[in-house]
Amino acid sequence: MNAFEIKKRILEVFCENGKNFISGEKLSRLLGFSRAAVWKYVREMRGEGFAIVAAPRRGYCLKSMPDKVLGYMVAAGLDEGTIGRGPIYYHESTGSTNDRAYELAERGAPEGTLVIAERQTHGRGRRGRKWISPREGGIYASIVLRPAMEADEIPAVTIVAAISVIDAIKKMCTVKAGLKWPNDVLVSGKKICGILVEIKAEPDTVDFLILGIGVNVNADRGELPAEATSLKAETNRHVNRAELLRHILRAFDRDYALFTKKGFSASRTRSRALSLVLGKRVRITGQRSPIEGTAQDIDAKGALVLTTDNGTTRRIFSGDIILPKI
Ligand code: BT5
Repeated sequence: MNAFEIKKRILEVFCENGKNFISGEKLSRLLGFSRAAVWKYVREMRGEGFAIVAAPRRGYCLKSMPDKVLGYMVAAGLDEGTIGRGPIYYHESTGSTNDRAYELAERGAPEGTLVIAERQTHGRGRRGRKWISPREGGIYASIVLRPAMEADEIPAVTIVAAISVIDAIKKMCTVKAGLKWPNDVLVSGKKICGILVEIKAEPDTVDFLILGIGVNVNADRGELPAEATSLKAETNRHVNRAELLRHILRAFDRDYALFTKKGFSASRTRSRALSLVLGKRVRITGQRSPIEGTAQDIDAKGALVLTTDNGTTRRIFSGDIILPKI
């Protein structure tokens, strides 16, 4: 077992044990290594911000966890699966987790490899735009995927991921999150999450795909763009980022497996129900020229079906929706 696995197991035992003390002897028996080794890793975890009390004769007790998204904090309690159960790379600060994941994928990182950062100095949106990533303010994570699929199925992956984020938010907060096609999650009409999918592809095969997820969790409104919000701003509550990421990974693991086996249909039904744009008049930019019309549907490939003002039906695969101000 490496240090990551050992600390993950120690954390799992502490969490199962609640606020009670657990003896060094019991801990070493449960984990299958010496009391000296337990002490060594407990000290390491203290250095990473865990408040672990060690008392003579009583043993250890976990009083509090750091406000961090350390890899083993995310992995602790995740069931066997693919996403988030492979290697996890953690950074206090990095340029962009998507760039880091791309480099790793080029060097052969397996499906499910996860890159996490507490902050990004060059967080990216689509088409060269920026993603503001304040320290400890959000989730900045990228996942390496190696799906056996055609390039025209890729846009749907963005939608599957956005739905996973909505499901995870629902598990932890009482806010109403909706999908703004293709890659935004909004709460109270403001952007709380953006998804960035980037691929490396040959003419007829997808080599790998990097799924980048940015969620505003505990950032203050003042740290974010005007059209953005965070879970803390909406709920007045500090939200545990490692737990939220764990919920996202669980949901995505389930929905992505379904998607790769059975296609987009299950997530398509959900995406229509969660959509904030269907039935509305929209203006779409990011094409050669802006298109206006009424959003009718999200089709089997994840494209937005639009009826334009002259009555023609268009399928749009990417772009930015501008909703009229109400
Ligand atoms: C996105 O692009 O929404 C994709 C964002 C993906 C971010 C993640 S974080 C982990 C991974 N690593 C990266 O480098 N990126 C991914 P787009 O639809 O192009 O939206 C970008 C626009 O959203 C910007 O031009 C701003 O208007 C706005 N924006 C920037 N930062 C924001 C934030 N923190 N919250 C809400 N909106 C933001």
